Parts: sequence; structure tokens; C-alpha cells
Amino acid sequence: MSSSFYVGQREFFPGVGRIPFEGRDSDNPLAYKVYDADKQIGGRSMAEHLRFAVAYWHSFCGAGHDPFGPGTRVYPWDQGATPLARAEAKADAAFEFVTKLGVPYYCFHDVDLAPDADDIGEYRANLGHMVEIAGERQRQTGVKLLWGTANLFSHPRYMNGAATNPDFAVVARAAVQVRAALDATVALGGSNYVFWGGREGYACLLNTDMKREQAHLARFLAAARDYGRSIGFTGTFLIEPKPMEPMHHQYDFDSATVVGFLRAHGLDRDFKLNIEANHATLSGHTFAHDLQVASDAGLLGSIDANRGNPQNGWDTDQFPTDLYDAVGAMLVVLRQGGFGDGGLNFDAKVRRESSDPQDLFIAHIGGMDTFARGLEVAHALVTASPLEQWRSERYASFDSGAGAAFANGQLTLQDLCAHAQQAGEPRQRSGRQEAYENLLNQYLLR
Ligand code: XUL
Ligand code: CO
Repeated sequence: MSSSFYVGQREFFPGVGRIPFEGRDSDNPLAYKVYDADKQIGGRSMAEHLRFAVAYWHSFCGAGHDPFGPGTRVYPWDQGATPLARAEAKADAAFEFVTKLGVPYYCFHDVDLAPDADDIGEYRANLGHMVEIAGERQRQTGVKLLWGTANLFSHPRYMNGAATNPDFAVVARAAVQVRAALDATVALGGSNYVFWGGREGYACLLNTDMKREQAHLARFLAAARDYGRSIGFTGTFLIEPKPMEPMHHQYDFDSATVVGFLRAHGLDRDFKLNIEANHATLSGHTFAHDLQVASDAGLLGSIDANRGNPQNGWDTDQFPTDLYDAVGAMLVVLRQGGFGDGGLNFDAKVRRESSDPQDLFIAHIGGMDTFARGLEVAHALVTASPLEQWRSERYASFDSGAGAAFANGQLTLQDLCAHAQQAGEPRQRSGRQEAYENLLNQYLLR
């Protein structure tokens, strides 16, 4: 395997070269078995379909800390003398990693990329400096920004919320970060801008005016939208639903809640949804369900791919390996004609016990192969299997005659009763769930 290429002063992942595609018979952990970037599937390459992105925070910032102990990984890019020196080295490590992996996009929060500071001038200067460096690395490597965002949940000032904080001073301070993160996203040519409302919710309903807080959230989002458009951001704003954690209840609970919220506040022309697998499951849905709800509303913008742990109830952010989930997700994406400007960001972290630098590559390779296979199977199911025909035949009674008249809003309740009277007891029709499930397995095994 070829090695030794890097973007800055030094190589951070020595011994790992560009990850090759070696196919299914390879046992090399550092090779793709399914993801073949240029392979054509239905007129588009796998790379064009999947639009993978690496998450800066999990891959280069988080070192494995949990509520019971500190990080387990010692990062060579985290050894510099000053916060800015460490941020510069981290950027070099990130672009080396993303380039070696062969992924086209990355995503960041403002304070992943640059050191945070309470002083607004210092915070902005830090971010401005790092945006210049990231821009240079983007030009050098061809890696692009899928989305930027502001971290409005870690700093203690946001403990009662950011845009929904009961104290206006905090709402205004949150705007400083959103403005700077929007500036950064535009400067780096980002396709999307994300809002994940980690602290936008409540811990206790007794002290909370939910209606007022949600109205403030809508005002804040509209102001951010207006600012973004004024500085030339033509991409999509994305809301990332999550029902809870860190708060007891978060306002962007799930897809259905966010779709309703965006429509109620007239934000649905500029905002779409970024659906995260583990957030969907935390809200009691499947990943595919929340994707389908967003897609049916015409508002599925992007995906944060990961998986939870069915035995516990928090956001474990594991790398996706479940082929059924990937097929389910890619069915929704293919049926809506693709991601558009969105993509598939691995909002996932290696386990605390995974302490080798290579584990980060292996985790991404597994996630990419999982979704590549999901794409292949979903594409075969919608183009070559009887799936679409079976599904449309289930609804055939609405395609013509009285069924079509009803669907078009032309029949009254009395008309329906007259129809029932004439037609007699409806014939039983099997839902054939097992046949659908077997069909999926059959194509998965091919
Ligand atoms: C947290 C989460 C975030 C967002 C971006 O659960 O998913 O990383 O994706 O703020
Ligand atoms: Co996420």
C-alpha cells in the first residue's frame, strides 16, 4: 500500500495510504469491499449518489471521553503549544484523513475548527484564521464542505437554551456564533448550514413557557436565514431533529414535529431536514420512518449516518453497519431522486476502547461499504424487482373510477356510503409483509 502523503508540515496517519477498492474477496481491513467510487449505478457514480462526509468533531476532536472518564486516545495533532497551533495541526490531520479515505466532504462546528473564546473579537479572529487555513486545504485537496454549524450547546452560557433561552442576552450571544459560522460556511463554499438544537428544549415544564420559547426559535431561525441570504448563502438551511438528550425534551423532536414547525412559521422554503439515524430511533421511530416523513414533505435534505444501541436509550453514535437500515434509507433517497445538495455525514465515533489510529479508517470504511451496499440493493429493488409494482398494485383501486374520484376530492361521505352499499363486503387483501421482507433479503443476498 502506498503511504506518505500529507497536506501540512507532517503526516499524522503514517502507514496508511489512499484507501483502495479491493472488492468482496479482500480481507484487508484498510480496503473498500463494496464502495467503488466510480462504479455506475443507474447513471450516477457511487460517489455522486452517496456524497459522503466526515464529521470533524467526532473524528478529530473527541478523544473518547465519557461521563465516567477522560478520552483514551492521545492525538498527535493535539500537542502544540497554543490553542491555535493545535487547531492548525488538527486541520492538517483532518484533511490528510479525508483525502486518504477518498471522501468528498467534511462538516464542522465553529468551535471544532477554531478555539472558542468568551471574548467575541478573539472568537471571531480565531475562526477567521482557521477558515483561511481550511480554505487553503480545500483548494489543495479538492475536499469540500457539506455543511457548517455553530455549537450552541457546549458552553455553559447555553445551559438554559440558545435561541430558546429565557434570557434575551443569551439569545443575542448565540447570534454571534451563528453569524460567524454562516460567514465561515459561505467563505468555504458550504452547500448547507445546520441547526441542531441540543439545548433548545426544557428540563422542567414547570419553569418553561414553551409557546414563547418556540416563537423565539422561529424568529431566530428567520433572522439567521435573512442574514445568510444577505451574504450570498444560496444553499439549504437544515434542522436536525432529536427528541431528547441533553434536554428532557427538545423542540425539534422528530421529522413530523419539525415539518409542522417549519410550515407553521413559513420557513419551509429555506429549511429542510437533516435526519440522524440514532435521533430517529431515540424518538421511537425507525431511521427509515423519519426519512420517509421528511421526504414525503419534500423536505429531506441530508443524513447524519450512524446507529444506536437497541439495548440502551441514548445517542451512542456508533458507525453504521446495519445493512437493513442502509437499504431502508437508500430506498427513500433513491425514490426522491437523490440527496440533491445534501449528503451522508458520518456523525459517528469510534468506541472509547478503539484506540488505534487505524480504527478511525476502519470505522469509516465499514460505514461507507454498508451504505454502498444499501445503495446497490435499494437500486436493484426499485429498478429490477417487483417491489414498486407490488406496492402500486396495493393502491390500484384509487387509480381509476370511484377510488380516483375520492382521491381527487370529488366524493362526499354519502357518495362513499352509496359505493359501499353497491359493492358489498370488501374482499380480503393480504398485506404480504413476509413476501416484501423476503424480497429484500433475496436482493441483499445477491
Ligand atoms: C448531536 C448531533 C450533532 C449535530 C450537529 O446529537 O447529532 O453533532 O449533528 O450539531
Ligand atoms: Co448529528
